[in-house]
Amino acid sequence: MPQEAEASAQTDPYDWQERITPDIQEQYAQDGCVFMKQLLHPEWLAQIEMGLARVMGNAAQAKFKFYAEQDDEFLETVRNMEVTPEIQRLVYESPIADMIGQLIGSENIWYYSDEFFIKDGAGCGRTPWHQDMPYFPMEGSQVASIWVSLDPLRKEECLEMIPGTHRTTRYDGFDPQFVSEDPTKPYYGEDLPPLPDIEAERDKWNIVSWDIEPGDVIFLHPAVLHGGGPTGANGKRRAITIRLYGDDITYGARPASRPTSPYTPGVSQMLKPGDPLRSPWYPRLRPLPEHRQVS
Ligand SMILES: O=C(O)CCC(=O)C(=O)O
Repeated sequence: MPQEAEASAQTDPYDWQERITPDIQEQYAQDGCVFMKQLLHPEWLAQIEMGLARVMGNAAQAKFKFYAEQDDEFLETVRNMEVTPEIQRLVYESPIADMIGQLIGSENIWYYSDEFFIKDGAGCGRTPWHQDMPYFPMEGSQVASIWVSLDPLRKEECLEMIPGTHRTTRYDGFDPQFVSEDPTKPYYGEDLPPLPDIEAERDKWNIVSWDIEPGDVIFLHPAVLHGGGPTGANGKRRAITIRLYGDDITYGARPASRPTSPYTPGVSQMLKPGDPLRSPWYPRLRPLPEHRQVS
């Protein structure tokens, strides 16, 4: 996959308007993933650090333990924007919503979710391979996650992706309660095929990932097959994903047997398939609502 051309010495590296070019937009449409060096200013990384500190101080949404009580345990916690002012400021005030708007070609941008993956210690396990879309009650193409690591990572520890898989098969999700026994055990077990065991057959798949420095970002389409590397000897991999969407995203029903991720009670009662995805769960970020504007 082509990498972004090196920014010239004169270019402001954080000038996302210049750097999210039509080529990058096309790469995103084709591959569903784009790596960009040094796009997020250190001040926004500090904002994420502040949010994470509050999350770890327990003023946070529930934390899910992957591989609970085992050596490879790590934490995941979702939708902390609702309880963490620092994450709220990041989502509304940083250029992330504008970057994603330019990437997906939508002037209107809504928040879907934010999620921390906190691997704080050597030997934390893999985030299993999956697509996000089967868990999300949505359909459409104007959607992207920005994935940011607060720690430098080798490519083996980074987010891993299989480009183009947002345009091919849609698989069932994995079942978080059973990942240590079987990372392909279906979440719904209804209409979608189960995930293939990608980790067991890595050489059969076109897996991409990169060495990462804080400030580098990955834009990811939630329907791309992806998984998260384990921690190595340095033992720190604190990453956040922020998922936003644009105009063409509609409500897509998911089986009622299991909650969507995150759980958004009421959405399936208020919307029918094909309706624009509008709900108090998904606040509008752009244009910036009046109540968030500084006068
Ligand atoms: O960082 C990770 O380990 C997993 C990230 C992920 O699954 C996501 O961003 O959707």
